[in-house]
Amino acid sequence: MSEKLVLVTGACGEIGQALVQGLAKRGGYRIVTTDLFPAAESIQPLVAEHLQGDMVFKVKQFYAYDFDIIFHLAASLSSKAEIATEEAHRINVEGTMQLLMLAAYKSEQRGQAVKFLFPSSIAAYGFANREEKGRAGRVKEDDWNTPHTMYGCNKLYCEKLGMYYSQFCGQRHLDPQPPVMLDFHAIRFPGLVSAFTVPSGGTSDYGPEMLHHAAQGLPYACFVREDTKISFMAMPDAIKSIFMLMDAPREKLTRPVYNIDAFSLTAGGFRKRALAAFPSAQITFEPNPRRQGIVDSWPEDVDDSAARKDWGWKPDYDEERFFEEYFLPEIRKRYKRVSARTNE
Ligand code: AKB
Repeated sequence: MSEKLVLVTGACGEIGQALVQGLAKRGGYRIVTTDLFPAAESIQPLVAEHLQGDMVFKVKQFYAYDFDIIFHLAASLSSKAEIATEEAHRINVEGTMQLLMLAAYKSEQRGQAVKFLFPSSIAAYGFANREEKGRAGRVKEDDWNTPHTMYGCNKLYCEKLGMYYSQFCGQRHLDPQPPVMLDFHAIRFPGLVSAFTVPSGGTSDYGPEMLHHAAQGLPYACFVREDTKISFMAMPDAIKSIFMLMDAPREKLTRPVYNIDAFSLTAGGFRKRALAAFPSAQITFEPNPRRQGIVDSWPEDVDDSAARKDWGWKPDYDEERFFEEYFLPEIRKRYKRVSARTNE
């Protein structure tokens, strides 16, 4: 069987590296990547081609390729996007729009839908205050779509753009012979935690930052209150969800955008787990009002029943398994290797 040609944008980011490794492990893909940075060491041997540079200016080059699947991961995350809003809009919205246009054009030209998988976020939701957040419980996809951040606004709008290009573009779905349109689907990810990479620019970063600091014996001042709660997920589950959605038959998918959930944990809960594993960890709480405000606008928990029903979603890692079977064993190996290397 011939290989599928895939494009991964933002390939050097956390999801990007894990996704490229996952694709290579599955086999059957010719992987083209793009990022502002040169290909990371972890993915370099796995990719057929890496195009370095600003994605927004690179899209023209992509017209020379017949991609079967596009994973559009490049983004300016929530904390960074609040500092440089216009730049975030350019990257998050303009970049997505350009790629959707490419996928729409190629789908029609080839007469075969290009699959377009887009990581959206719990940032697409927005609560007025903590009380409202507390009362909301498990949030469904179509509720509370009132984001407070530039990043959240960008994600929500790009979901709508994806729906537009895959269903209504030019109103040509009403033609007697409508063109083949791209196959767009998005997953609203919670905060992700990897044992191999550390995030940057996001606001859910306090969870992984705290754990990685504790594992290295470094002090950590957490930028949100101890009682702050949002949902989190192990990176392997995030990659599994992308593959499950990608493999699901299109006719089974009743929605363009899906929530997925694994476990909800407070910042204090992360500290408790970190101290149990690394008893000398020094973790304090020094809330930053702006970053706190962002997380207070995000749901504690999301309702992922549609993903469970339509494509059989179920995470492998709840809180206990996340720490005991994934994060702690991997992180101990990782930092043992790093300290062995630095002591050489
Ligand atoms: C962020 O914190 O900006 C991201 C997200 C929750 O989408 N990790």
